[in-house]
Amino acid sequence: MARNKIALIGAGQIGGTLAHLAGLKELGDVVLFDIAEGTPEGKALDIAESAPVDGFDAKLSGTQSYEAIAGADVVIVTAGVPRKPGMSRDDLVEINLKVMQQVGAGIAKYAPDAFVICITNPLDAMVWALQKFSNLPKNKVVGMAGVLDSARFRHFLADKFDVSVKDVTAFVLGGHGDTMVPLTRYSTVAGIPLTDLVKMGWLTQEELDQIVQRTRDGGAEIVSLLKTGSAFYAPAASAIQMAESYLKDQKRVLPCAAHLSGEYGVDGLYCGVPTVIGAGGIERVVEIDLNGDEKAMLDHSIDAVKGLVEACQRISPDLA
Ligand code: A3D
Repeated sequence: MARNKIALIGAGQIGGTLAHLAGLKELGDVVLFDIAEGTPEGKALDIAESAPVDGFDAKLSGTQSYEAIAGADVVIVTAGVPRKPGMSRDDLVEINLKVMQQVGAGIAKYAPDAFVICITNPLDAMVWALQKFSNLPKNKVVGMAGVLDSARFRHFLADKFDVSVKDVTAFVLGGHGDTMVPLTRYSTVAGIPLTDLVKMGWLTQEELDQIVQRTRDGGAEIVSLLKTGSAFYAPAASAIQMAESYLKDQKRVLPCAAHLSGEYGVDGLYCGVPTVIGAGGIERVVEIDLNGDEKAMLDHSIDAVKGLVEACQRISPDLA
């Protein structure tokens, strides 16, 4: 059987890390695409030269031509610009929307059967636009955010309790960013909900609230430490987990920005929800009952996503 092919659109901080992880995990051959000449070629060669040391077999190449992504099984999109000082969110939307238009056309032409994972920010709007521009099936275009947000939540909890991260599960809903909704009653240590752990005295409600807030601010915390650029190791690891679940038909239950058609009362938007990822792409959206507070937080988050999508529609009126 031929190796899978993974195309990475954007060979910056996350793109390079994705290529390295895909190689180490032998997920397939990797093509790095970027408009910055030399960057994808240089990263591809550098990682290829690490393969004899780590002992993995994967072909890596860099390109400025969409033709090279032909027949990709998975496409992961990180192309775009980050928000710079003085730039409004709408300015960022405008620039990255144009990037999504080019990327969507490239994918539609050369990799229409791929499973597409978008990481470019503002995530929930960019994945929505990428699906429109590429016109790929909605269950084959998905956004990475929830795996990262829940990984951050899991890390903070495991650190607090001094237990293995493997035994901590976390459940987050909603848009990526300040309005994400970490659900404490569905987040557990070895099956024990956090709400019970508060009663058991493992942490106070105040400490839990602080961890929830730190999770919401997780991206900003890394930006303020790094000073230039944003997180890339954990975002790359998260997208690779989604790609692996698709390529190996693992049917992992992972929180992703998925297209909703009525689930959680949302129609025609992308929003973070638990999904099942297998060979069919997003095979299922898991819908749970929310209590009043949770519903209110989710509605607030959905309003933020709607605002971003409306900004896209103001810029590109044909994106109805
Ligand atoms: P960076 O290192 O700047 O890489 C972006 C790459 O995109 C650069 O190499 C650019 O040359 C390239 N690029 C720009 N325009 C185009 C184009 N038209 N076609 C192809 N390539 C292009 O950024 P990064 O890798 O650190 O982050 C990438 C994106 O991910 C940004 O939008 C971040 O905001 C976003 N991000 C999202 C999350 C989520 O959880 C959703 C987390 C972290 C970063």
